[in-house]
Amino acid sequence: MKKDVCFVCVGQCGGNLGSLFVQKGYDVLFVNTAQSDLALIKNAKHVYKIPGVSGCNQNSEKAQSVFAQYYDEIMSKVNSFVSKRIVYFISSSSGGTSGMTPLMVEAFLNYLKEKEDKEWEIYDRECEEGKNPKSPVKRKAGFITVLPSISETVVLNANSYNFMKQVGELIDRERASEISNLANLFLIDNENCSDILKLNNDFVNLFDEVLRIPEKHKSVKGNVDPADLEEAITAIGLTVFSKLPKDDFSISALVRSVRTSPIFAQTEETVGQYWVSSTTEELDSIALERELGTPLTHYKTYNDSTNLFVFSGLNLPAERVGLIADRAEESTSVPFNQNAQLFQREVSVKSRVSEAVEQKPHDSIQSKLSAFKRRRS
Ligand SMILES: Nc1nc2c(ncn2[C@@H]2O[C@H](COP(=O)(O)OP(=O)(O)OP(=O)(O)O)[C@@H](O)[C@H]2O)c(=O)[nH]1
Ligand SMILES: [Mg+2]
Repeated sequence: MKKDVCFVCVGQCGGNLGSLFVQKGYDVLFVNTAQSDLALIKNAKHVYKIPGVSGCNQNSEKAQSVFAQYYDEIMSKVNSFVSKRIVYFISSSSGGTSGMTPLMVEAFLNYLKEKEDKEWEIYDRECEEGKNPKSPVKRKAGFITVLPSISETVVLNANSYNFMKQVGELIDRERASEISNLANLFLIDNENCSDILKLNNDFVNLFDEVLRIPEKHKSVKGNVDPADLEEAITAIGLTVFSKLPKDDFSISALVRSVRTSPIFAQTEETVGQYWVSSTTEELDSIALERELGTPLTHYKTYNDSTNLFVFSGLNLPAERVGLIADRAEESTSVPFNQNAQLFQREVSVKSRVSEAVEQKPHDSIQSKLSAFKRRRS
């Protein structure tokens, strides 16, 4: 599956994660409104600076209007870069520039749909003509998105809430449609770790390790082939990966690692649609089902060194999204005071100066008068 995946990274957070994917040998396009952010990515091969602005200063609406203004140019860059079957759009949910990511994914899905409709038309025609054409390939686009921690600012949490709302609506729409090119969403949560660069590393390493399961983990007891893994990982909805060391493998450790992931946002419902496992020991699926519920299917394989899991088709984490909204609403409870109330006294420097000037002769007459009285007494 690894050879079929590439990334479009939007904004600085996307760039940091994308840079780690370049190190792992993936194709990555770095997109930003700020040249200064792009300049920090030393290993970037494909870079695109969006014209018109120099950064979006945490203003996701600004990013969305920049996207609308430069739509053709941005999408032609993205479309021409993506030559792999599966593309993940990586960004924070809370930054300014990254606020254009949901629109970009939606535009890319429209592009894929139009392209595939045409390919299927040609395919049908060639079939009717008695030729034996190859059926068009299915392409997909998904999200790798980062949530801000609750201690981050109101603006960042508000941006994140609006970003997640758009993603949620897109998922609903695509789930309801018969044919969809939408893949899954990975939701990394900065609440899990204050060291965001460590979080980036942990995610990228785990992502790469899981994608290599078909190539590296082979067992006569069962194999996970690339199609199984792709079907499971890219199922619409949330996908969570988990890893347990060889010497700490048990159903309860596995359940704990899914419910309180050190990387991904915490999900309430952990059953999902698909499970994939590559374990060092026999996995008791029934015991796991008793804890997590019953998935549609479970692809299993085995290996000697580590325990890897995929849970996919999960719902968005409702409680976590609620916390983002709570944080985003915190500042609105402080009303602005009317400045007019502060300035009700009449203060005039001019009138005080003129008063002083008028009093001076009056004072001097008084003092002259008292001096005259003293002399006469
Ligand atoms: N996990 C993780 N979070 C990051 C990283 N960089 C930034 N963030 C988070 O992302 C949010 C800010 O998003 P950025 O990607 O920096 O913003 P941007 O899209 O470049 O937008 P503007 O600079 O505002 O135009 C904050 O919530 C940060 O905590 C990173 O490398 N890893
Ligand atoms: Mg930035």
